[in-house]
Order: sequence, then structure tokens, then C-alpha cells
Amino acid sequence: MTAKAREVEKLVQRGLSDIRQAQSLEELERLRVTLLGRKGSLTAILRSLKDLPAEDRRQLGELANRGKQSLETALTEAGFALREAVSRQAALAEIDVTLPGRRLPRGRLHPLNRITAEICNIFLHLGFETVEGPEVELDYYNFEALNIPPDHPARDMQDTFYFNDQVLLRTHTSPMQIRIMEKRRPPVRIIAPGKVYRRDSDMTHSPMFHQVEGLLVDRQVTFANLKGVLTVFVHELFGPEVGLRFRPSYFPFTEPSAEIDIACVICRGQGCRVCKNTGWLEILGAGMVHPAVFEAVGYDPETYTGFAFGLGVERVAMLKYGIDDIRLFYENDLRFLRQF
Ligand code: 2U9
Repeated sequence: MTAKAREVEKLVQRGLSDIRQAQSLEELERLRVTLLGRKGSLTAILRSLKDLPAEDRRQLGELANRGKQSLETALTEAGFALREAVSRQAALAEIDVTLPGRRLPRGRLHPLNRITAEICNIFLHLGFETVEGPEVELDYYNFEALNIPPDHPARDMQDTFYFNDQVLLRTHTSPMQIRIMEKRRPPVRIIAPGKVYRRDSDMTHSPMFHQVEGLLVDRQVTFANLKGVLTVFVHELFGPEVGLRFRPSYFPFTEPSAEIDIACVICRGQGCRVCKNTGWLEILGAGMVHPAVFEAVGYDPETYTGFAFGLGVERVAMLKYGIDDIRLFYENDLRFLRQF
């Protein structure tokens, strides 16, 4: 190997080593200029080839070109590696690991679900079991088995959402009590909460709303038991001081039937806009289960008696929290929901 060839070899080796040790993109650029730039050391050698004899020129030319190529490759690779390191450092610099963590927003129960749970819990302590069932129901369970006659106004297309002759959206959770009685023998103590549907819509009515109904069946159950259980319930829900009264009423599925009022929670019985100056607010419907309902599920009405009751969850929530528009419950405006 000629002295010139050794000089090229050394230059390339040195160059490769310098490139691999370069610490910055600026340093790399300086190396590229010193080695391969117009006035660079390897460029000078390539230029001087023309003065050499043909054989030396070929050998040395080949050597210098290969060296140039490896230097260019090394420069490109080192450039990539350095740029990657720079952006990794920048990304790390943007994360301030000393900052406190962001608080995760904490969810809570919707006011309607809270009241439903509160009601079910009161009855749980009175020995009732919570049961749930289908919202799409058969006419049989929603009306027929509940002694609601074919010409009853509730069966009207104007009041009930029908899919066809037989299938509808339940208008109360009572079909669930029929389903349970079909499957079990007394004693039965159940609470049926859930969504129900009626064709009705204004400030205080929604086409979908929530109900809680209850049923107790055993031997020798009387109206006194109904009064006792529902009095305890109302006092648990609205406070032990609240006044209440039982008024006679009518439902096809209970006989006798009653409606239960509490002393107005707004004016405490003095008379105001909410209680329409009566001093009373209706909160529950109830009654002794009609013998025809027991016949439908195969219970002997001579052996068994029972009481049933129902309430609208939205109505209770509106009275308890003083809300005048039912639609607020369904808009999911967090400013509204966070208040409970
Ligand atoms: C069976 C037998 C009887 C449930 C009852 C009421 C009275 C009642 C209303 C309250 C407000 C409906 O949500 S509301 O519009 N409910 O007045 N519900 S007795 O009677 C039953 C249920 C099931 C097998």
C-alpha cells in the first residue's frame, strides 16, 4: 500500500471515529465540512488524483470513494440518532414530574336513583325484597291480570305506548308483582322499582318516569297492617314529625283503596302554591289487593289477603327538593345534578 493510500485510510478511520463521538448536530455539521466539504481533506485528495499515474489513480480513487461513502453513511446515521435524542429530551422537559396529579372528577348518584335506593332501603329494613323486570310487557301482565277492564281509559291508545295488540311499554311496575306471585307462594314481600311509560308530557309529567311499588301478601293481612307499614315508611322518608292522612280512593287492582297525603313540606300545612292552598300533598296510592288479582295468579282469596302501594319517584324528588319542572331530571346538566 502506498503512503498516499495509508493517508486516506487513516483519514477515513479518524473521521468515522470523530463522527461516532460527536455530541451535537453542530459538531456533526463541522465534521461534514472538514471531511467532505469543498475544502475538505478527502475532497483535496480526490482532486489530487489527476496528477497520479493511471494505475495508482484507479486504486487510490476506489479507496477514497469507498471512504467517502462510509463517511456519508456514518454522518446520516449519527444525525438521526442525535435528532432522536434531542426530541426525547424535549418531551421529557415538557413533563413536570413535580406537579401534583390532576383530580379525577367523582361521579355520584342521579337524584332519582338516590331516592329510589333510599325508598328500597327503608323497605329492606321492613323485610321486603327488591325485584326488577321487563319494561316491554304483555297486555296480560300490565292490564288483564290486574283487573283493569278492556274499556278502562288507561288502556286507551292516547295513554299507553303500544307495539301491537299484545305488546306495550309498561304503564306501572305492577306487572312485576304478578310475575312474582305466579312463581311463588305467600308470604310475599316485594318492592318493584323502575321506569314506566305513559303518553303524557308537561311541567310535572314525563312520557317516561320512575315508580316504586310494593306488595305484601300473607294470611290475615289487614288494612291496619297497610297503615302501620306506610306510616313507618313516610316517617322514615320525610321525617318523624311529618303529618299524614289516609283518604278513600279507587283503583281497579285494590279494594278498598286509599291515597296518602303528607302535610305540605313547603308551608308545613299552612297553604301555599305547591299544595294549592290545601296544606296537603298526595304522595302514595295504596289498597288491599283485589280478590280478582289473586284469582289471576292462582292464590285463594279466602286464604290470603294483602296490601299494595305505589309512588312516583319524580314527584317525591320534586317535593323533597322543591323542583318545579320535571324535565330538569333528564337534561343531565351537571350544574343541576351537582346540587343533590
Ligand atoms: C298488584 C296489585 C296491586 C299498586 C298500587 C297505586 C295504588 C298508586 C300511583 C302512584 C303514583 C301510580 O306512579 S303513580 O302515578 N300508584 O296509586 N299503586 S295501589 O297496586 C298493586 C300493584 C300490584 C299485583
